[in-house]
Amino acid sequence: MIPTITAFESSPDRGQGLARDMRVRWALEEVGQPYEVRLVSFKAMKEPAHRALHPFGKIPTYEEGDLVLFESGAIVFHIAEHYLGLLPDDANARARAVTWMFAAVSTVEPPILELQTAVLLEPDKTWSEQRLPLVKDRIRDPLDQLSAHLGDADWLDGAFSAGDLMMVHVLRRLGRSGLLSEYPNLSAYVARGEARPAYKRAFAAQLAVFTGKPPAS
Ligand code: GTB
Repeated sequence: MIPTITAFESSPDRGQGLARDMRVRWALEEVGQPYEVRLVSFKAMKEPAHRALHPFGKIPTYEEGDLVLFESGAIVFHIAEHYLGLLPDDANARARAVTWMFAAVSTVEPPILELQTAVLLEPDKTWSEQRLPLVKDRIRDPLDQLSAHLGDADWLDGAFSAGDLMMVHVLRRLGRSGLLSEYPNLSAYVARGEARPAYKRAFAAQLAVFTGKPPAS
């Protein structure tokens, strides 16, 4: 059965692959599962039809027959569990890969989101300038540990896994903050993720939504 995912009809990132449908597209490309995309506007996301799929009125969602999922981490986990290629066979290695998925969304991503909120939504507040260094330090803390753990390895725990997929996408959200370049091994890690053919296909597909031109084959 071909799953259907939802994505922004008009992504504020103008096709840079920062919205969370990118994680789901990338996972589906890694496992070789074709998928369909339903584009939704910000208005439609808040209407009952979409809230029936996503209680919080956001993208991405995932529909596969009777199954409806939301939360990019849960969707990527489902894909990784049901198709080969994103989780190791060994039970302990599998559990560790899932642990890295959680680390990406619950340890590394929250302070990055805080920075984006500070930069995009609070620049006019009187305390904004004073607060930014604190927010950046809260990002550096997990990045220091992540960088130490990765060392000169290619991936977080042996072969590329769903844990790396989630972590690379989360780190991409550091964008123009300059924080990623403080960690050469993490910069190289993100570049390795972006160099994967599956990543490139997923990126091209979401960029095509913005340009209105089909991805080059
Ligand atoms: N925890 C959920 C998940 O992981 O799926 C979070 C889902 C979520 O926040 N979705 C966002 C959304 O639907 C899109 S990804 N927002 C619409 C709304 O809340 O009304 C967040 C995002 C948005 C824009 C950019 N960007 O432009 O760079 C990057 C990421």
